[in-house]
Amino acid sequence: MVSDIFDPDRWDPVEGFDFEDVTYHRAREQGTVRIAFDRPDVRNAFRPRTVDELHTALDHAKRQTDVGCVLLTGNGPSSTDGGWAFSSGGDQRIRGGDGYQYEGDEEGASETGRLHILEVQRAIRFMPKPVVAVVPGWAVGGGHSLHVVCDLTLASADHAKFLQTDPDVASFDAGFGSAYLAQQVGQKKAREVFFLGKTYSAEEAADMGMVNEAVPHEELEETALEWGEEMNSKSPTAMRMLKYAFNLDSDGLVGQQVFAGEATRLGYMTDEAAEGRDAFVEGREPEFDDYPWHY
Ligand code: S0N
Repeated sequence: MVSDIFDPDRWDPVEGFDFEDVTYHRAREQGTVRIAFDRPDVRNAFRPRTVDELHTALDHAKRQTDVGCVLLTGNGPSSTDGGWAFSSGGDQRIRGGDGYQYEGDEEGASETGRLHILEVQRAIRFMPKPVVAVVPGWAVGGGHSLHVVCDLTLASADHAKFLQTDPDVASFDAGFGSAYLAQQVGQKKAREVFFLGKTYSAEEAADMGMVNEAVPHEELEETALEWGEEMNSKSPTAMRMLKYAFNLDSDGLVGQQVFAGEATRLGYMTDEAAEGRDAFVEGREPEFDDYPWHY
């Protein structure tokens, strides 16, 4: 991987994966992982393979009980012109009539086109730990939507640029990419992002409320790791409950389901729940007298 903002001495590759389109690393001595688009010559546009690999890495990161923070970023710079990107969205060259296609007979090819970047959005949304978009350059189209879905966005003050081209290429993210963006920046601004297709700097995006902080390009990785370390030091349960609480009102009944599942998990951890289970297993009536009706 070519990059002057990625210090290989600080990371180990996560073993067991043979990815082509993404890289997956774990920070040394820290519970932070880094998943990066690795197609810098096309501004990290994603094709179905990219999306499948991203989803696999996110699912793995979700299951690591000693990982508290996921960084999602883009490798760079481009070998052709030195440009930087987080992601420029769906690879328009392989967009078919009904979605995006694997090329030729590659493993993973399907009869129909796919739009499964939306599954990645949901994986980020339901990830039981914070996901930080670390934006070193362009965040465009579906790439813009991904940063919107992430819990936090950290951007390069020098190279990050935010742009929505969806209506230019007759595509539209009518879910989180637009409606959730409006919750972040307000209705007028969100409509401006899509309807006028202006390009925003990291600083402008921070002023709008869709970027948390813009830092000098060379400080991007250091700051991302600091954020990761800070979040990793906190209570995993509190962080998970807070994330799902923030999600709840915009995720409707599914948001309630996810939050409720975590409430059930907390309930299972009590002696009271153990008594209910044990009574059933032992074939006796449960004895709940020792457990107060909290107020
Ligand atoms: C990113 C832009 C602004 C960068 O401009 P710049 O710096 O001038 O570089 P370029 O010379 O334009 O690009 C360098 C090389 O990279 C290729 N390239 C860039 N982006 C893409 C891309 N998205 N697909 C394929 N190739 C790309 C360029 O062609 C160039 O290659 P060479 O060197 O060979 O000429 C600028 O590049 C730009 O505007 N890119 C296109 C951005 C775009 O329109 N993206 C698609 C937007 N739509 C989506 O992402 C939909 C996502 C999606 O999956 C979805 C989600 C929810 C619901 C529905 C959908 C759905 O699929 O529709």
